[in-house]
Amino acid sequence: MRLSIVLSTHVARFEAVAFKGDFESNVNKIAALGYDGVELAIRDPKLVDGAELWRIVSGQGLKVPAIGTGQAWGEEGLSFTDPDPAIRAAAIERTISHVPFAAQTGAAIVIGLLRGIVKAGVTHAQAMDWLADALQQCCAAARPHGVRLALEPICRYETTLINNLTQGLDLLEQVGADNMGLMPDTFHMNIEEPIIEDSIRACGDRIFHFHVADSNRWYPGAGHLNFPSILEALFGTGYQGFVSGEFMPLPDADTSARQAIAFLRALDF
Ligand code: LER
Ligand code: MN
Repeated sequence: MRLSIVLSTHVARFEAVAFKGDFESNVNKIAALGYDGVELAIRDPKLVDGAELWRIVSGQGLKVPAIGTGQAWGEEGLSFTDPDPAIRAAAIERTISHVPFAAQTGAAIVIGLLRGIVKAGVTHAQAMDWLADALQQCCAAARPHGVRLALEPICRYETTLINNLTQGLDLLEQVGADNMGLMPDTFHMNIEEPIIEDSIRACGDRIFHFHVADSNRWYPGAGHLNFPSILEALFGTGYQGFVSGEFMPLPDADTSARQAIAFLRALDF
């Protein structure tokens, strides 16, 4: 099993990221812990030097399996479903601007909260149409560069747009792009899926990336999720991607990252 962990290139408000702050020392630490990759949370590619990031990451022998985009929502309010067309266009443009670095590193572009929420005065149906249209545009721009997009079903407490994997699969049908898939997150699935393993199996080859946190959003092993069973279902689909830790930095970032890798490696997938 190839393991990665989420690393933000900038200090961010989102809490479930173990490492924020000085990039190079964090990358070195993650490599020393034995991870195979870093999933980079990048608010805006214009704010980072992609070549320099890649030099640091690849210099440690790490891969970048995915790029997280949610800070453009969390810090700037961009989304595919905002009633303001200029904000929707900016969210699409921002997503497409991740394509060069994604192409260079082989990363999937993750669409989490950049999809937005249903805002006042907007119907759910209208928001879903805007979302599908935005994803079509982003997939079309990414496809010639061999870049894939992964939409993350997110629990009801954060959005009402795509909470579970079934809704995610329906949206993929609507978008109709072969470079669009899903990124399940065990924390969200624990809230939304009737039987996590069955929902994963139903995705077949549409899982492009995978987030792990335990039921309490601490590191895997700190809560009550059945990771042997969940990962057996994941790899049973033929999944060959990374299992990526996105959990609270508790009791502190180093301990959480160390406990996560010790627990997951012991499962021997
Ligand atoms: C991001 O990957 C995530 O899981 C969401 O909870 C972000 O708000
Ligand atoms: Mn997640």
